[in-house]
Amino acid sequence: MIDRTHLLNSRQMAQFVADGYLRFDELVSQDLNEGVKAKMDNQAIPGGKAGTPFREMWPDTPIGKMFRLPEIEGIINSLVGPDPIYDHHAVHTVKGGHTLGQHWHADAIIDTRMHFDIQFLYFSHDTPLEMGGTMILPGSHYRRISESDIARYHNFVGQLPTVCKAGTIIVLHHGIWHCAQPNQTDEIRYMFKLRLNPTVRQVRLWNTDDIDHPEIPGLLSTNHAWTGNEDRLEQVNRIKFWRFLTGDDNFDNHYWLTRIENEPELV
Ligand SMILES: O=C(O)CCC(=O)C(=O)O
Ligand SMILES: [Fe+2]
Repeated sequence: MIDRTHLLNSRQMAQFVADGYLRFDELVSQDLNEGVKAKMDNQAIPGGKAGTPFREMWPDTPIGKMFRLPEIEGIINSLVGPDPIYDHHAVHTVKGGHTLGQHWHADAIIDTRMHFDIQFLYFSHDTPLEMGGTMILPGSHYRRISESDIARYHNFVGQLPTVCKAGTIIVLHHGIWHCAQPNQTDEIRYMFKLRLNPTVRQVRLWNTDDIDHPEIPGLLSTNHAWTGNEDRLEQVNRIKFWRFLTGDDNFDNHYWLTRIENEPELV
């Protein structure tokens, strides 16, 4: 049974709904970071079969210990439930002196369901700007693109390079647009990515004690400048997603859905 103190709260969930990601700086101890990095250096983290219960993955290894930290289990439980499925993982590398950035893309979007997978990005070593942490576009997760549909774009207002200390974790909605960055150092850059699928209906899995917190409407309305006038589409997407996550089909924010659901039958 998960300790409730490690679950996400409703404000964090509202942030996830608006931004499509949550970031946890220096969450993992240096000991574990070094342990995982040594395994990555030796290409010694085995792959699993897609569809495996995640609890069976990597027992008694640094990467397994890392994903079993109570804080990480709290994040997993809050987003995809207590017993998710392992989809795949990848040790993403950018070699030192690799001056090309990756094209903007989203990973394996082949559907438009409301249910969602999560992707962990784990940075086991310090990742300064010149080392090329993963660039992400906050709020892009509702624009379900087909992999590299967006590859022609180079930069977006509000794009966020991951510049972080060792032990930083970012958890993404699977729809987020992202790309690797050039690495101008002499050292290889690692980013460990893990995708998990839910096994339970993703409703109120987090600590909902603050579900009526007054900051939630504001968090759900966060403005991402790159959306321009289409911002209102995103407001609607977020309200629908919040309804899905809370099970409250009457939830609205700033009258957006109330307006379009007004279909009077009285003449
Ligand atoms: O290495 C990175 O920072 C991102 C890699 C990535 O997104 C991918 O290959 O799908
Ligand atoms: Fe990717």
